[in-house]
Amino acid sequence: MVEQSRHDDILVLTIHNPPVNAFSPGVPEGLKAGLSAAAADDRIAAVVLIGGGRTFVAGADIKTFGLPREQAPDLRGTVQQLDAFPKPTVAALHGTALGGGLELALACSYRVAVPDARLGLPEVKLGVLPGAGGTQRLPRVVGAQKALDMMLSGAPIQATEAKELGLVDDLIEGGLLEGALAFARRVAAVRPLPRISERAVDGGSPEVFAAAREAIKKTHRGQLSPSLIIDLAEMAVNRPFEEGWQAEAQKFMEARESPQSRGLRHLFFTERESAKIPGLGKDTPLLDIRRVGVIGAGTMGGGIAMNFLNAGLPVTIVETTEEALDRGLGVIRRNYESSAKKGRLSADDVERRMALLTPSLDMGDLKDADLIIEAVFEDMGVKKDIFTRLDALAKDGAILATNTSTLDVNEIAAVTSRPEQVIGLHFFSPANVMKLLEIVRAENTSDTVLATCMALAKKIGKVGVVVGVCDGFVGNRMVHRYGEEARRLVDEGASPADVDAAMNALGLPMGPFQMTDMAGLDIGYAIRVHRARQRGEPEPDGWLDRIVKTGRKGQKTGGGIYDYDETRRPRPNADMQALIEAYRAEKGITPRSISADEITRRLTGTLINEGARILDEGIAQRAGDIDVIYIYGYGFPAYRGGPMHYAGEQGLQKVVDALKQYGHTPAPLLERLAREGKTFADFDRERANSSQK
Ligand code: 3H9
Repeated sequence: MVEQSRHDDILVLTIHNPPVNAFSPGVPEGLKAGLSAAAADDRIAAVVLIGGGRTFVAGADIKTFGLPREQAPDLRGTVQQLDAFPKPTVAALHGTALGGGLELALACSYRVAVPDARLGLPEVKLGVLPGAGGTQRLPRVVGAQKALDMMLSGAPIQATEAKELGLVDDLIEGGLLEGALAFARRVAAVRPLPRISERAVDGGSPEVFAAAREAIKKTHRGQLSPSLIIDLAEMAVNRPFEEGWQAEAQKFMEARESPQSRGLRHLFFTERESAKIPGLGKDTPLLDIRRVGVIGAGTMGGGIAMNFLNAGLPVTIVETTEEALDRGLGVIRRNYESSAKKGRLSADDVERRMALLTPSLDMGDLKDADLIIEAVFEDMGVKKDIFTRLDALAKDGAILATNTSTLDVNEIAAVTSRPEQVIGLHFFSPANVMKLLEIVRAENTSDTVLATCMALAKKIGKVGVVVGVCDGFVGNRMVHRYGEEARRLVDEGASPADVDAAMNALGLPMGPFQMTDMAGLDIGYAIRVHRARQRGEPEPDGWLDRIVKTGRKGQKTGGGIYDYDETRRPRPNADMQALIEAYRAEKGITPRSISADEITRRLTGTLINEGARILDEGIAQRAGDIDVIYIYGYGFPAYRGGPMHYAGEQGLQKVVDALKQYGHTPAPLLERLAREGKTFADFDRERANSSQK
């Protein structure tokens, strides 16, 4: 795993652990052996550490985080050996030097890098903290403020910036190894050796740490590792290196063992897993998408178009009236201009993106598009009409996609002569911001169309997850049950604010009623009316339906379940509370007090239960996919790993018990797994194994 090669008086240690040279078992042993050999050999004047393949070390091997401490690869021991090494050591960086990778480099005497290398300490994103000296060494190089920024955001910086900060000693423009060897020869005789552990920290006033503690209340609400990172960075300022180094080891283990870190690590792997589709080979041919058509310039259509414009793809957007088209274009321009005002785009970027957009009132203008996405309102008749026309005009091989959030994609595909080209692309509002894309595979969707859409999702910066056809697919089907249960809780005596507060405490930025008010009360109402009619049931008349009938439709009308001021903060409305009380009285319900714990268990329980049904029916391929959908589409806290992972943390039997206690029938799959003492992760493994057989 670690190759030793002599270049005159320099020993080069090359780490080979593809794909990202993570610090896995074997790497520390190889490095330590190489260092010992170099220390003992008088002919060796200096050592260069370099990554084989596309990158330096991208960090500790996250897969080993479940191992007992003694069995984990000894990153800290390697770092100590480097720090105490008697000859100059040079880390040569390309690709990414992240987490433990950067910590190795920080323990070397010098760092050189190619200009596009990226350096960072992203541990916070995994619910841990830099645990091999990063919290103590980085502040000693870049100062307290910058180190806090890097460790709390987890965002890497470019080598060019690292050079300005003194984190990199030299930028190598040509071949990295040759440049590093030349650098090593230049510094081979330098004594005493520069050791970061011996430096003091710049700019670590108490105010810097107080401000950081204040800021994480908003940016990392409810999370453990950011506050540990701040404590440790403060120790780097105030305490001897050795004391901070020891404290870091202990706090790293505390964070690593936390449910939050388990949740975030689960998300890391499951998000990457969701990009893999069983049965779809890596060699599936992809279609070349060069021109995109979007039908509908409303909120959804406009947001969808922006994704492609941002990725440099020309888009033709079609509307039925000049007025709707102008309005849509105006919104897109305003969105870009507002990003420019915030400094996220330049004025040129705005114009470049707008120049890629062609407005049209004629669907015929989509004849050259490689991908056409229909984003008109949810009406099967209208959608079928559009797809009949698209079938007649779209070029051969074009992908025809619908952005429906509930309708049957098979039925839509059936009106065309090319159902293999039809797929659902369900974007989430605001479509230019939300990271999730549900990719709905219909009965006849071809592998090529599916694989092309997965690749396209990545290109436009979305997390694409493949789902099957059913009412609401994965996300909306689950949120529908969740909404029903939330309304039942209010029927029984909770206030909407109680329900939202319980979910906010779980870490969701919006509870179910805050979300309803934002989406628009009339939307949910229309769906309930539609469903009731389909089933021949009476018109819906719950307390929420009655609020809609008062004309209060949510944030867009200035109020719904709550009132809103200009800061958009929800405030309970006395009339709505009275309406709810009158509703209960009319139905003969005696309200009871409901605890936050009951609210949380019932709401997460209904999500998990519906998720289990979805999984059993094969609508989702993996429980992990459901977690990805719920985190990126519905704001479930990433540090809880998504609802299905959260179920495992609670214990599935507890979820089953809560469902039964509150009058629900647990899904058969959930009951089976609970009975067998398993989790949904076990189910994913079982399904993966059986599909490989
Ligand atoms: C740490 O270092 C702790 C220390 O401070 C203290 C210890 C005591 N481990 O993302 P990709 C896999 S914490 C194991 O698709 P890209 C990944 O699962 C760590 N596996 O590629 C995938 O596998 P598969 C701090 C890892 O080019 C494959 O590599 N470091 C690791 O889009 C390709 O990954 C981080 O948090 C890992 N560390 O992006 C860095 N990293 O092919 C985490 C990747 O089976 N990694 N894999 O699906 C990343 O941010 C990105 O992977 C990276 C490459 C930017 C490196």
